[in-house]
Amino acid sequence: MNASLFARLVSGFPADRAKVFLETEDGTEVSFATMLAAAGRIATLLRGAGVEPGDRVAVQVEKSAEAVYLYLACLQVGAVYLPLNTACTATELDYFLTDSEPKALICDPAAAEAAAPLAAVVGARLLTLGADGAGSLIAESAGLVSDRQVTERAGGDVVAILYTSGTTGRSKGAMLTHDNLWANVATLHWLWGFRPGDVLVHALPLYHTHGLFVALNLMLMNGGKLILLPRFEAEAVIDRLARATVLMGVPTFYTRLLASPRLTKEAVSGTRLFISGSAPLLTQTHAEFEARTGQRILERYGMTETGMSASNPLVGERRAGTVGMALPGVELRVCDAGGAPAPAGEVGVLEVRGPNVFKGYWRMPEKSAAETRADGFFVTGDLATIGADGYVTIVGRAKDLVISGGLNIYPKEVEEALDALPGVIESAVVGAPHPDLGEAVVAVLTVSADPGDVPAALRARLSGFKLPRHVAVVETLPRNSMGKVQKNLLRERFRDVFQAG
Ligand code: MCA
Ligand code: AMP
Repeated sequence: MNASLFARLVSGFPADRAKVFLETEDGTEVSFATMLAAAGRIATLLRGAGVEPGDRVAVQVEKSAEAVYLYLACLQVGAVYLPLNTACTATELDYFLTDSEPKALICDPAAAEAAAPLAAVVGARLLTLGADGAGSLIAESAGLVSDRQVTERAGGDVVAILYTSGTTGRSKGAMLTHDNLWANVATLHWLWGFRPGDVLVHALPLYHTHGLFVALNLMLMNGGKLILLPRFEAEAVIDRLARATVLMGVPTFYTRLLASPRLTKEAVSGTRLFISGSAPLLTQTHAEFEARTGQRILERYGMTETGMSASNPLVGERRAGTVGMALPGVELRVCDAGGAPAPAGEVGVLEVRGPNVFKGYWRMPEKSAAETRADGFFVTGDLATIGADGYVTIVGRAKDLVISGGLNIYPKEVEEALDALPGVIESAVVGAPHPDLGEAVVAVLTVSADPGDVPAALRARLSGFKLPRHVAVVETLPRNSMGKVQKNLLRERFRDVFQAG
């Protein structure tokens, strides 16, 4: 049997391919037939450009229906889909392309000139796709025959690489297989009760696990329908909830929805399920959302390397402040730093084993080994407890990480950029609670001269969401006897900088 994710997803499409799969922001409807035909033409273009099974196709484009066709085309030809954040700077892009050596790069027409030399160096065919669907990808594929052939793949073959930063060193490309993504989507489809007629409002980015492998894959498997919005905007989402049955989002979506007086019971009367993940959902948000809409948000937990691992139940208690229980077929355990299981109910590092766990980091076997136990459990770096009834509570992070609006920021990367600024002697980056983003970046510096406008000085090097929202200059950084910066003290000291009043 062909284990290609494409073949498995398409098997869930309705027999009547004239049915609508997605609706764009302006109300344009796209049928399954239109989508498959367009994906097939792009498949022909990619094959013609020499893309072979296993070759990487790097994609840095805005959200659009065409971006969905491109994703499907990559799966169809057996390529490795490699999505990149549209906020990446040239420095970040340089690293991702040099490391992954893609056969093709698809970027925004406005970015093509800057990307061309880099594409040439790595030997990638450069194609363009804009938010409006314009660009060489669609123009060049328009006249081509729509290929129907689905490249044969084994379940263990890599289908996608997603870069994730690390607490030390370079970003790592997490390799996900056809089996990983299929196992996860099939489990979620059953667990969350997806059924024909479900309509999902899609306002997440298409370059992360949440928007791509949870939201999009689920609706592909379910046979539609997706309301595809280019980005999250609370009023636009509320406008569409009357026609939708499911919303997926990061906690910031829910706090921003609550800020609108238009979020009422009536506005969500047709919506059966609100799902939250990627960052902790405050119990307060959970309670406010229930009071306003009568609906209890379903919180789940995941990671790029593992897809989804735990979820609150569809039927049963959705317990605020927890991420629910291990998914069927997934094992979770809590261990001490050495890997010994912690006694029940005690805090330790959460470890995951199951068909959802990735194949390893691209060309970094030593990093893959360092984060995997001999018995196959992957070490998440999240601190958790597991109750006697199986409910998992994420209580913190062993890894040095800030999650801002559902986006991960590794302090080390920001500190390296800060340390390179004139006037900065040393730096420490921590997260502080933020009413909109959950957490936001605080940079603490020691200086030899006025460093000026620090966020502005970092902008060329770091994506906008990684820039510090608060900069503080101190005499010295607090250190322990080993000389290590005591970030817990800094977190304590700066915990109120973003609080109003
Ligand atoms: C944008 N900005 C941010 C963020 N997003 N700053 C901090 N944190 C952010 N998350 C900055 C931009 O650089 C810009 O600054 C300014 O805010 C406005 O940008 P804009 O694009 O208008 O922002 P927004 O539309 O308000 O976006 C906020 C957002 C968005 C809706 C929360 O970031 C979002 O959709 N987040 C979801 C991320 C996600 O999908 N995470 C899942 C990862 P300037 O103008 O100065 O440049 S997958 C995962 O974590 C695992 C697997 C899981 O469990 O799901
Ligand atoms: P990423 O590396 O982008 O895949 O982000 C994964 C990280 O997001 C996890 O290791 C957690 O730290 C965090 N995360 C995801 N879902 C939740 C959740 N429901 N509650 C708390 N943290 C979460």
